[in-house]
Amino acid sequence: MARATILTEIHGRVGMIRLNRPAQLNALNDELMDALGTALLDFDANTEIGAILITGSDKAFAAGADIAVMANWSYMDVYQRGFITRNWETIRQVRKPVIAAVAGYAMGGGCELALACDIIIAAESAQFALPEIKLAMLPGAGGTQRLPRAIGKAKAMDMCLSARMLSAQEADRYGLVSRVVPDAELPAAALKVATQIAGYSLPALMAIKEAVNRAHESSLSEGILFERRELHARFASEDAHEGMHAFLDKRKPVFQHR
Ligand code: CO8
Repeated sequence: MARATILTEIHGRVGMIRLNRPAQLNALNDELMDALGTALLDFDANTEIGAILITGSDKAFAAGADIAVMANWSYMDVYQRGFITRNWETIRQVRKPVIAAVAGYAMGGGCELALACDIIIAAESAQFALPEIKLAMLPGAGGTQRLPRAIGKAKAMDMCLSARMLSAQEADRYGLVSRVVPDAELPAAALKVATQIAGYSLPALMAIKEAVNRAHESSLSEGILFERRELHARFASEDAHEGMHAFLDKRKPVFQHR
């Protein structure tokens, strides 16, 4: 029987997805991307889940699109059938927080997958690169767009044009990742962050995610207006009242909408 390209587990209120093509360093093929898209949508629809964690192996988060599969494709293959890129919009549809826990290589499409997540937690061994130029290709799953927004044009151009590889510490310094932890601590640290997030009020989390994403997709005034509307909408939420009253009562809040 063929090996599953992803594995899923549930830890409390966290849905975990592990990329599982170790012999290919988790290179992304259509089968894996289809399975990833399905798992993400399933966890997003599951009312018992509050946050989603995507991870790989100790050696690789993902080493990019599967070059062995792509090598003989024609333009019509990829254009008409949307090979390899067809599922990428699915990641954007997910409304719950998605955290990438990255150890080892996050290259090409693997780096782009991490960039499409809301938070990246890196092990010290993590290495980030967009080396498509070495193949005379280009980062085609958001790399040329999300990377400059994440770390600025200068560093993004350098990575895309020279295939420069960033260490976890550099990625931390440039703002590509939000936390760096020792390799042995990555699984527990990532799960701890995801569990903490999943314990908050889900509608508030979804509103924050939407508002922060607006910062990249609209003007400042549009974004501020959106944020203000979301703030006002919070006053229609039982959870927000519970959160504020619990603070005043010096007790833990009990959120209804998780
Ligand atoms: N595709 C297919 N197989 C791969 C890939 C890959 N991207 N990366 C590694 N492998 C395979 C190797 O071929 C090798 O297989 P085998 O054992 O059968 O020879 C196995 O994984 C182990 O790899 P290495 O022996 O090379 O391991 P090393 O530790 O020596 O090197 C590296 C690790 C540095 C990660 C090296 O494997 C490498 O450079 N890989 C290619 C990285 C790359 O170029 N990535 C970009 C790919 S193009 C891309 O992502 C385009 C994105 C466009 C959008 C599509 C979104 C999905």
